Amino acid sequence: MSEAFMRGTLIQGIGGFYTARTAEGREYILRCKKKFRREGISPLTGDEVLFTPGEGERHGWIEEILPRKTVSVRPPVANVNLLVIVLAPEPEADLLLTDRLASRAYAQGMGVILAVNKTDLDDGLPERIAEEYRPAGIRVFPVCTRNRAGLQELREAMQGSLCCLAGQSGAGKSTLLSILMGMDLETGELSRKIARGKNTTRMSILLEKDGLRVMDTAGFNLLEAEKALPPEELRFRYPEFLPYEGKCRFRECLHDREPGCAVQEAAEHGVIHMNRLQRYRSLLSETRENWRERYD
Ligand SMILES: Nc1nc2c(ncn2[C@@H]2O[C@H](COP(=O)(O)OP(=O)(O)OP(=O)(O)O)[C@@H](O)[C@H]2O)c(=O)[nH]1
Ligand SMILES: [Mg+2]
Ligand SMILES: [Zn+2]
Repeated sequence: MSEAFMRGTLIQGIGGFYTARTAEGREYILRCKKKFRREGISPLTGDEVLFTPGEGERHGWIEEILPRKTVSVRPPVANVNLLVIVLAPEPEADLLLTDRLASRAYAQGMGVILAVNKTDLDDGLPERIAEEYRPAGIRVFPVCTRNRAGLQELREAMQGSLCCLAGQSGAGKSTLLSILMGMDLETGELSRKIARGKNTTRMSILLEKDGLRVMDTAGFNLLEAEKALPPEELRFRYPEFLPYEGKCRFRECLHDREPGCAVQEAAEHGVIHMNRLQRYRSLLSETRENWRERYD
């Protein structure tokens, strides 16, 4: 029967009604069949679905949710495969938050790039940040939404991925999003207010324009949702540490301050950036604490 189904991507959902967009750009309003609820599955923005369209004014039905490449619980989105972390000189760039976001993104199977905005205020910051992240293979894009600089390079890096912007409040995510997607920010804010006013559950919105696909969601900074992580797993979320795995004196080395640590040595030689390693150690002690308290 499945040949009769249509295929689309869920671009939003409000109050149990979902919008699917087909590859040709046509949109359909759908509801979710009860079988999904019985199975404990709810459709997420970004989901690839098979559906039967409704006739005339009637909504159609989601028949099948295709296997997800990535899933994020908070915000609840599917298939995001590139996290764009937005930083700026003002408010001061929080690299600990950046590492938190990046490590979680890796754990979820996403790629990571950094957009360092507001180069009109400090045009040296992108390179200083790039030095720290180059060993991890995390690319840094200097941008200035005020002067419209660097946007084309960032666009190209985002092409072909389902992206999500994250980062500190005030870094310029909304400004950047509205410029990249050529959309009216006011409209977005307005529809959000309406959705809230009606007391409906509104999912993230998947925006698409000129081959760019970006989730409009605020929630990506809410990291506390992640369940306690075993401390010995944190290190696998740092790509630049991986080549040294198994090369430390102790087999179970967490690259904390153990003697004979190959990662420490790499950092001393500047192959890994010492600041990244030091922030890793802060996150490690936090991870240990959360792990100890996981049953509280
Ligand atoms: N100087 C300068 N200011 C900018 C630039 N881009 C954005 N801003 C300003 O930075 C402030 C914050 O921008 P937003 O886009 O609202 O930041 P945000 O990341 O969406 O913040 P939250 O929604 O609170 O998370 C605004 O006052 C923007 O005008 C830039 O390139 N240069
Ligand atoms: Mg914003
Ligand atoms: Zn080590």
